[in-house]
Amino acid sequence: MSTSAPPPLDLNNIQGDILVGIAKKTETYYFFQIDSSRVNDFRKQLSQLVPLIYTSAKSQDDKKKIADRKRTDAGLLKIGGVNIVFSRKGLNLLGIKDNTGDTAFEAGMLAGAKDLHDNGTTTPDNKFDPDWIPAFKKQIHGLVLVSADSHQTVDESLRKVEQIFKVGTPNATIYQVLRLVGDVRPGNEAGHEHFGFLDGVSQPAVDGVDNHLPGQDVVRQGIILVGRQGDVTTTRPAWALDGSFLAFRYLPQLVPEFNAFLKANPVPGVLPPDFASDLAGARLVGRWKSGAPIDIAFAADNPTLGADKQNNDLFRYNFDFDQDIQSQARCPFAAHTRKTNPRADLDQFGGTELKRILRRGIQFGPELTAEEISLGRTQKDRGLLFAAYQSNIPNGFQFIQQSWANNVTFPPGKKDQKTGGTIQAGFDPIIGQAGPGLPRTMNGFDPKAQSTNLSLTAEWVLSKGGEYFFSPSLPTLKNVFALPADQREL
Ligand code: N7H
Repeated sequence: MSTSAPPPLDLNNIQGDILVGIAKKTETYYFFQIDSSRVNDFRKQLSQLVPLIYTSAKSQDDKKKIADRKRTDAGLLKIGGVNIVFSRKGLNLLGIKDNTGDTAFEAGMLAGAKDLHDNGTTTPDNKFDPDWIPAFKKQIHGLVLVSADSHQTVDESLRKVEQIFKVGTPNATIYQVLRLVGDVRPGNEAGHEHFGFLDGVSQPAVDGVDNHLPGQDVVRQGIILVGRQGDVTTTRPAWALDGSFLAFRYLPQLVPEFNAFLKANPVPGVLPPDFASDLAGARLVGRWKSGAPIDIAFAADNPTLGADKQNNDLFRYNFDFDQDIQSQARCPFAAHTRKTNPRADLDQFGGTELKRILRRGIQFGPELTAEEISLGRTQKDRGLLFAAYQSNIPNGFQFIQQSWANNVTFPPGKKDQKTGGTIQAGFDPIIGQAGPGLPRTMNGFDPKAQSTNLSLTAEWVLSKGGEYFFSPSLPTLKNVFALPADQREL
């Protein structure tokens, strides 16, 4: 990438799922392979797809329109947004061989599954075979993301995409490897993930793009966009400017089993039992189902606080930093939101900016059935289609998963209130992974007996596959990816 300053940021050049995010009720993830004998046709067709790409400028504009409509009760705005991203294997097939400078993307997620501590087996020839659904072990060259207000709008957009690539005809240039459909949950559960907790509460604002709320972290553009200020990698191909890396994970959740665990493990000494189980869930996650952060609402839920979009301004996990020894009375060090964004826990270790990601995922699968509730056992697939953007996967998703959630000694420097000994926080109980067959515990679950470890008797979020992708800017799609090598402009 050139050493001169990049041109000013233009949101028309950036895919809409990255900055701002597409206001969606439903999203289809269409994983595809490119027919290797029709790469030239695919390239030409790619230029026809460019006008369909939903940009960050459009998503910003639509979000304003949606806010206006909510004020005037004018009903749902029709939104249909297409984005396209490529894996390393996909870029290779297009003849784009330059190293992006991102080691995780270059290797692909399958190669890193063991280090992510995904479940699986080691074969006699010492290869790790993760317990993923078969589609993610196949070659995936790219992914079309179609977000919309309704399934009908998704279908309309997907039909256009399939027409462009001649899908279903003898001249098809792409083949579907897997199609995943995500839906916002119905009714009052909208905005809540399948365990029941409000999601999308804490997201960094991007400098110069988002109007940030009080207490919302502001990150430099290069934390999310390649080649912008804050991108720590200096060796990038010119075409990577204003792109972003997408970490996609297919994460089924075992909801009845999670609920049964909370029922069997209420916070000791707290009554009534249902409340003690709700408190247990809040201490595992770091927020109540309402979204209220337990670092403030540590004794009881506070739905008004949960609904307050500015609640990030009210806590940094440092209420007792003036004490020599910090307590877990308010929030366990291992709670999911604290592990994945430790706020003041890292003030003395360089802060968190480089580790921030933009989460754009969506729920998949049906609501619990009466039978699942009565059996306490999952019978239908449901969970999170996790999707997160960053300029650097080893610093973003990969770091959060491997070095924080899976790392029992993180956050560092914590001391036991009574003994003064070093505390091992344990695993993030929601997404922390010990590795195949290994047990997990967390510290600080019981506010009155903080040094007691809680045995996390099962995993309730399963890693069933995924891939790393690169989401190029629109100029790069048009002038590089869609052209044969001798005509490329960058
Ligand atoms: Fe998490 N959950 O329901 O427990 N997440 N997450 N996540 N997550 C968050 O703050 C959840 C996953 C982050 O800034 C909330 O928006 C579930 C992965 C980060 O304070 C809830 C799954 C990774 C934050 C959940 C899952 C992360 C965050 C609170 C999987 C990265 C922001 C709502 C099925 C490796 C923390 C909110 C902050 C928040 C849940 C996955 C990261 C409720 C169920 C894989 C950075």
